[in-house]
Order: sequence, then structure tokens, then C-alpha cells
Amino acid sequence: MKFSTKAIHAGQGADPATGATIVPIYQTSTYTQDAVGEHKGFDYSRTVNPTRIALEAQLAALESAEYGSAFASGMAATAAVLNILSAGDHVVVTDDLYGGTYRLFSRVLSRYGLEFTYVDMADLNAVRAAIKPNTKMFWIETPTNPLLKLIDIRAICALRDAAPGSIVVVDNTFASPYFQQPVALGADVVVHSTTKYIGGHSDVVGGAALTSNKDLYEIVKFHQNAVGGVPGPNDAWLTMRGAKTLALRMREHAKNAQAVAEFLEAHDEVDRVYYPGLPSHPQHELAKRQMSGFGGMVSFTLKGPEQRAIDFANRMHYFSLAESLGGVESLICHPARMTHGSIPKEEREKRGVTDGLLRLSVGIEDIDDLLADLSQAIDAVKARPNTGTLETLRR
Ligand code: P1T
Repeated sequence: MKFSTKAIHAGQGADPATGATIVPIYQTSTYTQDAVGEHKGFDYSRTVNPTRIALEAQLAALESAEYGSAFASGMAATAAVLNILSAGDHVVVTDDLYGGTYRLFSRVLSRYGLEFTYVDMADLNAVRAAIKPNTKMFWIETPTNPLLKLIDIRAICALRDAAPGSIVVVDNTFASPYFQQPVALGADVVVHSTTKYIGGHSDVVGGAALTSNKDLYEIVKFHQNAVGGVPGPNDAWLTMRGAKTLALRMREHAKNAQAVAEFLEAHDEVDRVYYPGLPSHPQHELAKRQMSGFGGMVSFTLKGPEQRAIDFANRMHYFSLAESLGGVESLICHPARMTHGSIPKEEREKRGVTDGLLRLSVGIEDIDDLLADLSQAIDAVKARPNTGTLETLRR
């Protein structure tokens, strides 16, 4: 089955109870049993729910993985995957990553005896140097959030030999399974915030963990039930419906993002553009090798003082000032103040997430309207420089 067919058919056969063509929303917390110890395979909805099972099969198929587990959020999926580890284990983590993941690792899981080292994983020597005798996991985001750095998944997988018993986990949220297939590249587990491209319409929060390793699946599944961060059937259904059009949407996101990145790069007022589809991106060749498209996220800095970024963000019309990404509508975000605010300023700036950085989630509106919006905001900032402050950033 090819990608678009899987999106529409995997896990989504006619309902065995009624023949309903579309998977029903099984809005039930429990199931009546035929007799003590006799039931139809369903006993309690935290443990198992037919709507969630359908979503799990659909997402596993999209990632070319054998097994899927769905969660109430991307963070719940991330936490469940970290449950694979035990106190005393060490994780090598990309130093540019979603602020909430950093917060979970540094402020929650480190209190439970897990150890994290953040390195620029684009630098394989730095990754090699970070490996310790207790290294049990490599945590990759690629492209990274928000600087859109690329990490070579195959090359990191090759480093598992230097850390016996370790696994490679890829947060594939930014690329989506349409543009990047980490399991095929050797990764052990793929994590998603399905809130983003998979759901695709900014109307549902969710997460998923996908793997072809049965042992890892069983550990994650055990924790899904034991810890309980499951999505309800309504959210599972909305996510599944969104994912049916993933291929169509991703093609449009990437086309628009390429045009936005090229427009910004050519503009006199723009200092730097971060987009893997630009030949000027330092890892453009790796992006071409590892991804089948460059995605819909573009970050950039303007020339001049950093507060111009705030001014710019406040002046957009079609790009809503909002956290999150991956919906059909365009969004603009000021990472330092919003998505990455939980990373201490010093740490953030060391990694390049300055107060001048802006991040766009380029939607699938008409590209002419998006470029006109960017253009008017640049003109406005140019005409009235330095009026923005962090305090004037609307939230
Ligand atoms: O928000 P949630 O569904 O819990 O997913 C967390 C998450 C995990 N991984 C990546 C790469 C993410 O970008 C996110 C969430 N990110 C945002 C809300 C954001 O605006 O960047």
C-alpha cells in the first residue's frame, strides 16, 4: 500500500459491529462482558478502545512501523517513551529542541534519576564524545525546533554500537511521515505530536509512538495503560480524519514554505533564513538525502535590533500569532517568548534562539496572500522602526 492509500485505509476497515464505513467514535469507558473472564477483547477504555486502535494502526502504517500507541499529547507520548529507561540511564539529546521537551527532561525526568546531555547532534564528533557507559538513548528532533537544523538519522543509528543496548528515538513532528521515514532509516522509535501536521487543523491535541520493535512496543504499551495518558475516542477520531489528507496538505505546506523562504532570503531587510529547502542551508544536501520534501516550517531573523521581531509579529494579518504549528492556517511565533520560553535565556541564546528569531508555520492559503502579508509587515517595521518591545507582544 502506498502512503496516501494507507492514510485512508490502514486500520480503517468497515466497523465489524455495524458495517459503518467510517470508524465510529466508540464513546464508552467500559464494555459489558459476556461472563466473568469472557469478553470481546475490550475491557476498559484506558487499556483499549476501538477508535484509538484504528488511529494507532493508521499512524503505524504511515511511519512504515509495525506497532503504534496513541497518547493524549505529544508530551505524553514523549514521557511514555522515556519510561523505557530506568534511573541511572543517560540520554544524549539534540540541543535544539521543543522547549516543552527540554522542560520535561530537565525539570521532571532528571528528578527521577535520568541523566541528559544536550549536544549539537549535527556534529557527530560531539555526539560520540557525549556517549557514556550508561548511555541508553539518543533523542533526535530533525528538522529541529525552531532552528531547522538537520540531524543525520542513519549516522546517529550507527553510533548505537558505541553505546551497547541503546536505542535511537526520532521526534518526527516537523517533517511528518510524509517527508521523512525514520524507521526505514534505522530508528527504533518515532514520536509525534499529532497536534501538528498529522491532525493538521489545529483542533485537537495528541501524540503517538511508533516502532517495529515488539519488545519496545510492549514496554510503551504497558506504560500507556499504567500511566494512562491516552486520548479520548473523539480526539482519536479527529486525528485520524485529519491524517487522511496528510499527503495533500504536506505538498502544499512545502510548496508555500519554499516560496516564503525564497522571498525572505531575497529581501534586503532580512538577515538570515532557516529552511532546509534553501541551497544556502548548511545541511541542504543531507535534507535532500534524508527527506523527500522540506516541510512547512521557516525561521528567520530581520536585520537591525532584535525588537523588530516583536514589531513584525504584531503586524501580521494572515499569520496568527500563536504557539503550535502544522495546521492548514499560517502561524507566526516568537520562540524566545513563546514555545521556548521554558529554556533559560542563557541556554537558549547559546543555541541560537535569540530574541530576534521568528518562526513561521506556513499554511496552505494562497501563496500570493501570504507573501503580501509578509511584505506589508516588513514595510511597516521599516517605516516605524523599534516600536516593538517584549511587553507589546500580543498573546
Ligand atoms: O504539544 P504536544 O502535542 O504535547 O507536543 C509537544 C511537542 C513535541 N515535539 C515537538 C517537536 C513539538 O514541536 C511539540 C509541541 N510544539 C509546539 C507546541 C510548538 O509550537 O513548537
